[in-house]
Amino acid sequence: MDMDADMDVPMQDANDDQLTPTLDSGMNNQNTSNDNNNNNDDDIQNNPITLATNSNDYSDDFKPGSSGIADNKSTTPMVLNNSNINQLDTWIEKLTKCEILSEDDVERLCKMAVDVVQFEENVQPVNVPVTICGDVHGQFHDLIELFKIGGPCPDTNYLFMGDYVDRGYYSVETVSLLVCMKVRYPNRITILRGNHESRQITQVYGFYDECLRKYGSANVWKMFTDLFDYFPITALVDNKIFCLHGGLSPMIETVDQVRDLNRIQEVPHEGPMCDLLWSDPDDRGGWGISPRGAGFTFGQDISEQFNHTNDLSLIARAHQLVMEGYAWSHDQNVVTIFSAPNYCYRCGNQAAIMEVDENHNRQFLQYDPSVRPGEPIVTRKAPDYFL
Ligand SMILES: [Mn+2]
Repeated sequence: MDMDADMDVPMQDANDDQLTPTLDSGMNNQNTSNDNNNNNDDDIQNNPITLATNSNDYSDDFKPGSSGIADNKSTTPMVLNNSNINQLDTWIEKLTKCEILSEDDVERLCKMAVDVVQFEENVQPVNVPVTICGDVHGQFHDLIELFKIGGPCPDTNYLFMGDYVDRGYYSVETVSLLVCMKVRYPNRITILRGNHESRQITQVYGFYDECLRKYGSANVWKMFTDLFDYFPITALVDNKIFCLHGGLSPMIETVDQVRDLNRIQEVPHEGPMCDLLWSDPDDRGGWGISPRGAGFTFGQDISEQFNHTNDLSLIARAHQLVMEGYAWSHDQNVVTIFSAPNYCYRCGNQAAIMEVDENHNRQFLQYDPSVRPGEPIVTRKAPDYFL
């Protein structure tokens, strides 16, 4: 598939998290011409790159593993001691103030994080209660707002479905904080991989440039992108809610088939792992060609069959802008959750998170953009009950 085309077309705006207001509008647009960039404002980078299709295509500097953070992986999960806990708490306090860690501290953090997430499963089991969140995209102040609305971690258990970086101006602070929380509270927060947790996408949509700007070299970008290779790709909440960034794959009929994938790699440009991070639900039945240039569209028939086969109640996913912050599709077989309010600081959308309680009751909490520093703090909690 030609992901290069995806980078150029307005759909990818659209695509790459769909700036169009509803889940399905615009999804029938198969236009992939390169001269149709009318939706691109200059705050959204849109430099086309040539996407590598295998690791031999990387220059030495950008090769997976070049940061060295995974050179001395442990054979057993990391066990926290008082010294790590104090270090992590200090880092979390610093990051919560939107201050970056030093490069040496990022290296220490990423090494610890590898020894946590490498032991998680492709289909990471998650217990209820849990609060499920969608794309954050470097909107750090809105992530802080999310924790005000949903409750602080670890008091509230969280499951984030990817896309922590790119687009917003604080990808470094956002991903650093979430990774710190993951290492500090490994059983309280789950962080899945999104299609933006990728070397190739972050070179186009902002994280790479932000790392260069804030650290003066690509080292921190290499460390984080090497870490992303270890992130779990899906989660299963109480065996009933299948959570992932994008959607289904024509090569995957069962959750067990996801368990059999080798996920420890750059996001491939095609195949089942790619699809799980890139696909979108669609009004049309069956499988369709995705206008994003990667993954597929899948219809209600596909979602119903997958949920039936795997005894699931719901597929929860992110990846597409939805104006209310959440949107049902496929007769409530699929829910989309998007947690970046006023996406790209201009889309005017609300954000949402979905609380799932011990009895599997679902409650959506919607929120608006956080106020900027210096402005009065006003939070809004607008619960919407679905029992
Ligand atoms: Mn995405």
